[in-house]
Amino acid sequence: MKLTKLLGLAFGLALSATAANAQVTLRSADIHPDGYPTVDAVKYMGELISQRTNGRIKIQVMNNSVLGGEKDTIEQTRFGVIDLNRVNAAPFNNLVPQTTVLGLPFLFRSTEHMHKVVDGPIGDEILKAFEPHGLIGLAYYDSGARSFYTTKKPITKLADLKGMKIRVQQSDLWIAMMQAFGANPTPMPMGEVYSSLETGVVDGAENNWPSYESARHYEIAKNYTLTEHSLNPEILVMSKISWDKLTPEDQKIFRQAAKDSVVKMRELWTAREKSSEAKVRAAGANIIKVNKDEFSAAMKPVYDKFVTDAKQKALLEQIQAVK
Ligand code: BDP
Repeated sequence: MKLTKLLGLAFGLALSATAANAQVTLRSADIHPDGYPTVDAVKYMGELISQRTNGRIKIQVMNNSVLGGEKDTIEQTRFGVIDLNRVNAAPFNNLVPQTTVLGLPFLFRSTEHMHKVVDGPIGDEILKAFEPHGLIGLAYYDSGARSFYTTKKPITKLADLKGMKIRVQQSDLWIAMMQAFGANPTPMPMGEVYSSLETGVVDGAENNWPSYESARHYEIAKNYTLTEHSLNPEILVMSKISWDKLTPEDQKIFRQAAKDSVVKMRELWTAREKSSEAKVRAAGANIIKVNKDEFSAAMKPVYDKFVTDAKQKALLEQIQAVK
């Protein structure tokens, strides 16, 4: 009797030890604060993964830039130091040139158009292009439309941008775009933008309603000009090193959970765009409508520079042809 009990106890201990060992927690990076839709979407994906693996795999979202700026976390993800990473498409442009097309100015006619492109074969092809760079492309998340905001002089027409120092994301596409707008591009990580606006290192920046609001840039850069020049989406990637440690079954669970999180993200995003806009307006920001045509007409040099070979031209035409 005693022996059986002892054996049972030992067996139980061994089991729980195995279960404990089999549990893994993967870390996912994000620069945004708590409650931002990208952060909550990855948390939601983590819950799905935890449920579907019976608690074997968990995801810990380490947001607020605690793991660094986007450029740095991309490198850490490639080397397997970070397992997952939710980043805007822009900081991937130089590493994975296929992502560049997504940020082209005035490319998407609407959010629906963008959704159709990223949800279809073109979107899949771009996600596949991450793999040779040590990353697995898992999903696209919405990022709304990006518009300019400035601290002093409001932008009411294209000519106002002339010579203005505008912060951009660290991407050659975005540098070229600002030059084509007539501005002076200053690339830097998002985390440095607030103080750069405050100290006058830059005269302005550009982003969607939720980032303009959540990063509190609206407090210092009160003029928000609705150019809506790009619908560049967010991309969720996984380190190939971490991916290769998953069984094929778990990889399927990850892919499906990522897909499911896109649906959730789109709901969260639509709500957040509205609440951020309301908050910014209530704080007294100067919201300026412009004639977008002259801004869009100035973008030809950007297309000439980034859509050069026959393959890229065909891809651009395919995207424009998506109804
Ligand atoms: C936000 C994106 C974030 C980028 C940021 C930026 O969600 O990933 O880091 O813009 O401008 O909209 O750097």
